[in-house]
Amino acid sequence: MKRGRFITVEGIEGVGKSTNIGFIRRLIEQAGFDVVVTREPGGTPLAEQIRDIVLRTEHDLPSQTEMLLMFAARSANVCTQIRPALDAGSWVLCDRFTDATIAYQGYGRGVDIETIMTLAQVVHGDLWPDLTLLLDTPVETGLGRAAKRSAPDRFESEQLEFFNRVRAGYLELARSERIELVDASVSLEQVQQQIAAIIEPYLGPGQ
Ligand code: Z5A
Repeated sequence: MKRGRFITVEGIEGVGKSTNIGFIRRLIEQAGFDVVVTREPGGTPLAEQIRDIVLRTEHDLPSQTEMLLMFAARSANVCTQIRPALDAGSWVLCDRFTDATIAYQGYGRGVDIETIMTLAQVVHGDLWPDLTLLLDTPVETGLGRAAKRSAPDRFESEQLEFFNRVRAGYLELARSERIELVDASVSLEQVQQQIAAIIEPYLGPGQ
């Protein structure tokens, strides 16, 4: 059984990840592949409970504890959903993964990146995405889009400076060949044209 492909979508708040996950899913399915769609933190019942704590707790949450909770949720998702699906030949499309921990807890909160990479090794070893789509907009654009929604969670209540550090971290990560940068500041149609062009080579026969 050939292992499926692991695709992740990243970017700051409100950049259009959820909107485009459905589009990417359709592209993969139209090419004839099964795909499991998941998100982090979350994706399994246990990890969704951890998500609720991370996004909603009213208690003080030290940055290192926040980072450990992200990896606790990721461990549950990798063990019970992501690895089994990939091993069974399905593709996995995940809204955020360890790049988010590097960008948010590392660059945003100042947690040591080496510590994050050590935990990544413990939690998912050599399992990294085959392709990461990094949707990028100026922070003001993303926050403006997200502001039209419901009450803010712990992250959405952060200041502009925090999101600027997160975005800078993501752009630093985008130097890796695995990560493809998408200009998400343009119309949805133009964003999806870019995404389709990036993903097309992965969908051909023999992939
Ligand atoms: N987090 C972390 O700190 N560390 C980690 O390791 C992980 C996560 C895994 C929850 O993530 C939080 O967890 C997240 C980081 C942290 N917090 N923040 N910030 P999440 O992914 O669930 O939450 P999110 O980033 O807040 O997702 P979001 O706000 O739903 O954003 P989105 O999915 O990127 O955006 P969207 O909902 O698709 O679009 C927002 C609006 O813009 C919507 O009305 C769309 O119709 C509109 N839109 C989308 N594209 C366009 C274009 N091109 N033009 C105009 N309007 C558009």
